[in-house]
Amino acid sequence: MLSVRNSASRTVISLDGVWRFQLDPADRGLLDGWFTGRLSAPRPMPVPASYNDVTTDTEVHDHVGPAWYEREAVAPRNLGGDRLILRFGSVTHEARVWVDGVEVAEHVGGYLPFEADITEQVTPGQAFRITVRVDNRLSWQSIPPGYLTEDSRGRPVQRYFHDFFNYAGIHRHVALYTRPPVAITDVTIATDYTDGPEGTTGRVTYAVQAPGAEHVHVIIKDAAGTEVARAEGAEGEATIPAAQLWRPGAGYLYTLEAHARRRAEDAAGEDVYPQRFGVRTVAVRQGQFLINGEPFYFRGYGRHEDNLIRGKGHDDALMVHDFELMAWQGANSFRTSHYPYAEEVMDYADERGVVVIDETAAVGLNTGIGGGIFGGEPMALFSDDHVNEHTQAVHAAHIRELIARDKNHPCVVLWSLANEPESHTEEAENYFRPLAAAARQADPTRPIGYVNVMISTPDRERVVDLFDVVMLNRYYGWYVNNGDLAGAEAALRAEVDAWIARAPGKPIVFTEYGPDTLAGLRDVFHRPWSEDYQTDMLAMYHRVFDSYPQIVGEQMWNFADFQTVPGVNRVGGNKKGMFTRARDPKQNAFAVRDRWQAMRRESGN
Ligand code: GCB
Repeated sequence: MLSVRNSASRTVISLDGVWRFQLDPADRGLLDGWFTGRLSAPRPMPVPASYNDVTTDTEVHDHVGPAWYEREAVAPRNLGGDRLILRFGSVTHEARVWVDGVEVAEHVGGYLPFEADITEQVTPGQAFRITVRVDNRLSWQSIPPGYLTEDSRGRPVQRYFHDFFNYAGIHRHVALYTRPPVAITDVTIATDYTDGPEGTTGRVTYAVQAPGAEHVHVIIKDAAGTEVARAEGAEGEATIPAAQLWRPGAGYLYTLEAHARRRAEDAAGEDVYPQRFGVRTVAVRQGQFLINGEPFYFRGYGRHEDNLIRGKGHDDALMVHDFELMAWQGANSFRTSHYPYAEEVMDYADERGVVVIDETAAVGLNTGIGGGIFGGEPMALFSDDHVNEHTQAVHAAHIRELIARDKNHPCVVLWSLANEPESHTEEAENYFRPLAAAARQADPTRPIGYVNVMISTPDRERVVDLFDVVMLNRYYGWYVNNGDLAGAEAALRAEVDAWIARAPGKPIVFTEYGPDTLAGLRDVFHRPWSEDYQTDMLAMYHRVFDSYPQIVGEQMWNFADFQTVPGVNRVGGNKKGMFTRARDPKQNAFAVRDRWQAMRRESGN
């Protein structure tokens, strides 16, 4: 799906702000027609934001089930023949939308955008009411999965297998935008280049979808807005002379301006859509991860969209600050653990030349983590009642939706199809084979991977052959060998050796490692939970990484502390951050900064 952009033919009206909000604990809203008039007892709620932490009301914080949002908007007076589209960046996890009581959209999946053409529901120049029903419930057929139980008072409790709080609400921007009746609905760009005596020549292959358009042409502009190429037709190729590559650390961007007209002479009614892109290549070859043909080493973190008060609500100030901290530290990459991030984040990563591993929301497809007294009765993951064919179809659709949204981002170099799923059984193999094929079909230009969990050791693991890269989350020194870094190092080295033997030729990226660390806890004995232990443990991992050329990346867990459900292992959330939740550096941040800045000086990125 295309992002919302202003252009000569498109006007964007923001609907962010304070909406009206009401919980629906008894799930009466649909039956009682809450969409037919104004909500009966609303309270204010900012958009975008998670609703959970905004009020002081436990009912809101712990709510499980539907909740309703509502506001008025005004249709532009001078709409002419244009269409009016209502668009949501994301609503977590399920949304239904009405305009003046008429249902206009339904969307499943909490981390991707959706939109509806509401032209027929509005009158130009007149106000109208938008009602949104948001449902935060997860099931065995949702991505991510979850299931419902009750507490001792009979209230619903949402259980899930992932380690971050189930924040919900309207998490990203809401907008109205106009576009001509014959409009561009999709743009796909792939790039390549050749180096010759006269410099680099960029090759751009493009496809524009504009149903009903007889005439399409594209104009390619450089970062200064100067035309560098043009081409006729809905599909084709263009070359950029003296092209500047998009590189890690130097995110040079071009814009392909797509023009679509119902008829060639209909210049006044044409739709114009500016699609940014970068000229760069990615490939996995001989155990290396190549960007523009050069070996790339990932330095960075798994992150979360998470912060005080706003939860998972997108916030530009927070986004820019986080990128500043990443640059300060010398990081060159991150993983969108464990779901697609806001489109604004992907745009910004493009601009700053930050490399992204783009992950689906398929986290917690694993009932085997945290067994023993914590896990209760063992539960089968793949079964008719749990993760089944329907879940797999939802997962496949989600992969396609993510790729459709993010395919033109040069920052995205690798798709991560799942985090720590069950991957050592025949059922897992059957589950992932078609998903890997679906991803490759949707995007033949990028490598794919999945993130492997510690209990799925190389001797048992069964799906890695479907993928291009080995991505490992490892907690030697924390969940095992806690406090024993010598034992942890030996175990880590033994496992790396085993992976090299198991998946020869596949580059290995460490996508998680690190201990929980309580900011301010200093310890002359360097024991677990102290800042000193975090520094020691990361230094040990880095020593190991430096001794294996097969390891092509280190993304520690986590960029910052983040909220989870409370539990015996979680005190006010997960504390594995390099930074606190308020973004103050822990001691380790300075040590890693020295390392990563030195690596940046050496690699140039
Ligand atoms: C993991 C998960 C991540 C958790 C982390 C932890 O392996 O991928 O979501 O937060 O471990 O801290 O336990």
